[in-house]
Amino acid sequence: MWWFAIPLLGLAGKAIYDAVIDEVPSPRRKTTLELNLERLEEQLRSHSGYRIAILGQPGAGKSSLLKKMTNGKVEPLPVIGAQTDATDWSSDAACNLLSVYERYVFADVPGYDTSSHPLYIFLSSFPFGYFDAFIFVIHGKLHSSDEDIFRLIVRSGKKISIAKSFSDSIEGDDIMAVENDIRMRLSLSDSNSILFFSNRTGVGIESVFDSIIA
Ligand SMILES: Nc1nc2c(ncn2[C@@H]2O[C@H](COP(=O)(O)OP(=O)(O)OP(=O)(O)O)[C@@H](O)[C@H]2O)c(=O)[nH]1
Ligand SMILES: [Mg+2]
Repeated sequence: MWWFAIPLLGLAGKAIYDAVIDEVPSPRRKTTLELNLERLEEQLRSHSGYRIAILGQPGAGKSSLLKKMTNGKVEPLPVIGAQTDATDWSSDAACNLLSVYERYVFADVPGYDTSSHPLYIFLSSFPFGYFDAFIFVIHGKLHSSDEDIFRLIVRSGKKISIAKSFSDSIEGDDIMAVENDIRMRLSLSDSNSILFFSNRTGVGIESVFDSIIA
């Protein structure tokens, strides 16, 4: 009769196994964005050019700025678009990460703090220390995410250009207010200049490029 107990023992064993397995935390699989940020670090290590990251809010005009600054000669050309995440490092683990123009190597970084490009991944995994310079592009109102990213850029100790895009849509009188707001939110000193530019009209583009390579 003892063999009647065998299936019961089997079930009890499985229940214990499942309970133990549930409690052992399995390592989280890295997202495509995290894998791409690791790949970015590797690629930067092996590049000898002057390495510039263009970082900023989603849709701020980062990719347009790169194309304009290089007169459309940077290779490969950046993806530009009005949709969210036009520059996308979150879905293809083999996507292009760096573009080259003359002796400059650019990372046209996707806008941070979107659902596909969460802020915490940039804060924990973006290889700030591997760049020689940063262009920090601002479009709309500054958020705490901008302050967080800017703090890490400053901490890297590298050259920074602060560039305010869409200047074509700012009225002359508003420029001072916009500038004061940026200065206050980013705790800038008077020696930090804010460069206003427009990808639509081309105004200020050359100054942004000159400021970063000077
Ligand atoms: N009027 C105006 N439109 C601009 C300016 N800069 C960019 N745009 C437009 O804004 C949209 C987004 O431009 P992108 O250059 O793709 O912006 P991005 O910062 O690279 O965007 P993400 O990669 O998604 O973060 C496009 O439709 C551009 O044509 C600007 O200075 N003025
Ligand atoms: Mg872009």
